[in-house]
Amino acid sequence: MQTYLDLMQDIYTQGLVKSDRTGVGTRSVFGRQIRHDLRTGFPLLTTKKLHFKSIVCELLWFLSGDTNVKTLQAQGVNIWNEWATETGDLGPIYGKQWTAWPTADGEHLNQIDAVVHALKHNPESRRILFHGWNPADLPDEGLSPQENVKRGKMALPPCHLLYQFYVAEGHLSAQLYLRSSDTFLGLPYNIASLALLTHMLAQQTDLIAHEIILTTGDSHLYLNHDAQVQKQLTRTPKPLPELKILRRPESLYDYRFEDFAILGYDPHPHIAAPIAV
Ligand code: THF
Repeated sequence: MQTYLDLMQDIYTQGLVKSDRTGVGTRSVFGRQIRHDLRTGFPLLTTKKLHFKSIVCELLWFLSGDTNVKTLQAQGVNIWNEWATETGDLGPIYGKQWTAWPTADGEHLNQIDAVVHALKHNPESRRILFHGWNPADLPDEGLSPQENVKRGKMALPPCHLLYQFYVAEGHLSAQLYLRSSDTFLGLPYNIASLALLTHMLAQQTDLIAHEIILTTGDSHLYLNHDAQVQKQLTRTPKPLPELKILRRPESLYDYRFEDFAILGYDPHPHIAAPIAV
């Protein structure tokens, strides 16, 4: 994806150096957008190899409402380990807010069910969205992720917050707002994950997956990713792979990792980088 490399180049050359919560330091710009037409291929980065299984399993874990990292670890997915307690708990993060947002009277709202229902019955609506930013459950910035979880709060506030869906002429598009975008490590996951979710929703609602748009707030490159960024910027994107969904599950909650095949993925080698905690 040339647009991803262009964004990386933009931040690397134009970004202002900014300190951040993790103490690592970043180069940062504010307010950028990546658009991709899913009909031209599945947006799995080709300028470094990505672990597709981590992306799929993380999304299915969100949709299942699970917020315990042990489920991911059992599948060989280790991207959430750093923030969990000894028991694997991450507090009321994504999965909880998406599928069981708590209401004042002790009920729970499944925002994902509402999105599927609207796509099927009211597709021209301008309100087809779900939100992860629940102020009541946000962590206290002065405490560690684990201390927050023990107090019933999120380990981390959500980075990808607001997912909105749009239907026109039988085509489904999705736009995601990220308040904070770790452009080297996190953003490639967010792009592929949004694409996957859009394909799954399109399959479940008999629509054609069209465009994804990611709008990023604080769009940064960590200073300890410099060597990796320079290496990636020398690489030329290759043709995108294709996603095949091998069966049509009963509902959005019934997909398994084995239902997805990525065809023709021939990326440049993986580039390892440390995650800022
Ligand atoms: N914190 C930071 N600093 N960046 C993020 O992108 C981020 N996330 C989630 C929560 N906190 C974050 C976690 N998402 C990797 C990728 C995504 C993550 C966490 C870690 C990562 O290290 N990826 C490696 C490979 C790891 C593997 O496959 O096991 C890579 O090279 O891509 C943004 O939501």
